[in-house]
Amino acid sequence: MSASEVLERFRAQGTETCFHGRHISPQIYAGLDGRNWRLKDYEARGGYQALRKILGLDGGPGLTPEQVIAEVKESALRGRGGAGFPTGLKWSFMPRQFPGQKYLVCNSDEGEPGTCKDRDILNYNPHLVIEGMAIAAYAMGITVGYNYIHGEIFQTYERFEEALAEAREAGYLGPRILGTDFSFELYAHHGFGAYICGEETALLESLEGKKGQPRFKPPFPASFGLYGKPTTINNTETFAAVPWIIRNGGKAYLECGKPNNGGTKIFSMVGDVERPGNYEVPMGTPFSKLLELAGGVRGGRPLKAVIPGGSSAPVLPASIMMDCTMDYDSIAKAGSMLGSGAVIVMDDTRCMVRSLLRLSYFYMHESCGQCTPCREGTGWLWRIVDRIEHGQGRPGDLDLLDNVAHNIMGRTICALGDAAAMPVRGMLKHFRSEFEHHVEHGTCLVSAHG
Ligand code: L3W
Ligand code: SF4
Repeated sequence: MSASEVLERFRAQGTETCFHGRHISPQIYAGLDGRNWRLKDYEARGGYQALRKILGLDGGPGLTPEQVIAEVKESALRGRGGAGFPTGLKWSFMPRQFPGQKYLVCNSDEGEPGTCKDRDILNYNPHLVIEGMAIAAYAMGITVGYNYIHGEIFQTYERFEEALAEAREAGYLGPRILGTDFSFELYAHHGFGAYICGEETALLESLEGKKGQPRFKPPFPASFGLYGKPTTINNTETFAAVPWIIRNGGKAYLECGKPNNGGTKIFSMVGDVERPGNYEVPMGTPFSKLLELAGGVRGGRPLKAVIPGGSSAPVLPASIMMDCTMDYDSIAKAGSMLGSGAVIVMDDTRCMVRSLLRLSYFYMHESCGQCTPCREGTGWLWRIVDRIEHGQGRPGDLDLLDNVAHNIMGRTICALGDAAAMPVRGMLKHFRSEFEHHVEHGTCLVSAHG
């Protein structure tokens, strides 16, 4: 079934909704209006039925942990935080017979520029994440979990605490859940707004009360995670997909998307669009369709470029982007990455030098400073782009930019170094003439910023 057919099916079922400027649809957002986030509302929408199903409390035989993991594997759900790692495979890494404590962690430290989906899930549907985590804990034999929530969305953290209290009170969390042998306790934790704490090992360090700096990998958290114990970390949106998969089956989820790219995905449409917001569409939806849902380019202006996966992803010119479908494989084939699903749309008034300057400043500011190529290199990138933007570019600056980016990539502890370098290389690859004009003439090719 093609993506547009699935979308049509969702429309026919009347499950697509539109509110608060967000034109959103089926699985995660269905029936939400911003006020019905409480437990009773969630239960009325079929909430916690998936948990009841695996525990055999719905009249059925229940699912073994292995069967739950098998469903998630079949769904082709891939990590929604940025890397797109297969979720079922990650869950299967968790050692079953480990004698000590194992942990489950939800990464809600959403800080990728352009990305604003996880906070919406937590605000509109916090019990969906709690249920998804409880199912994951059951599947991996884990009894303790944490949700690490970005520090700048404190009200979201407070709401999640309220939802946790409701779930505990109703017996969905805590010892002997719903009278079964399964126990799982879940805690919320808020960070302090550092971008780097969204990197999974920096998040674990921060959760342990230390400075949030990434660890070397391997070992991966699956073997050495929180407090050195086996830990599974997934993104908020990843956990939010799990109850639907269990209720409807992995195969049905897979069929919503396309092979190797199962289900739906929330895209944060930001930048120069008429209706910015979060849009949940089937994986494999044409980019042109997504742009149409967001009202098209603001003011009907020509589309110039798109950063398809949050600020860490290389920019793609309109001509390439309009041929892409929104899934991991199509965007990777086009030379970028789907990342966290923030789609930064740029119209023809956008100066690429200025855009890169903003991105470079961000990465320089957020570098944790542990490794030299990132700590020094991000500063070099920013300073070079800054002088180009301000009419003081030197001959050889573009080669120097490329050289510095090249020397950062693959030489750092975590992906932030690559994330700082990739946008530079993408901009130079597709929009070099704009940079050359700045260097040669000291002025901007794009009249709006002249
Ligand atoms: C066990 C192995 N586990 C991989 C696990 C690993 C992790 C996941 C993916 O970066 C990207 C980055 C940002 N045994 C394993 C294994 N794993 N091999 O699988 O790992 P990895 O290293 O591919 O990615 P990562 O380090 O998690 C994430 C990009 O996302 N990004 C960033 C978004 C930022 C946010 C935010 O602000 N919160 O989401 C956006 O595009 O550049 O490439 O769990 O442990 N052999
Ligand atoms: Fe820190 Fe940058 Fe090294 Fe990551 S790449 S550990 S952010 S210095």
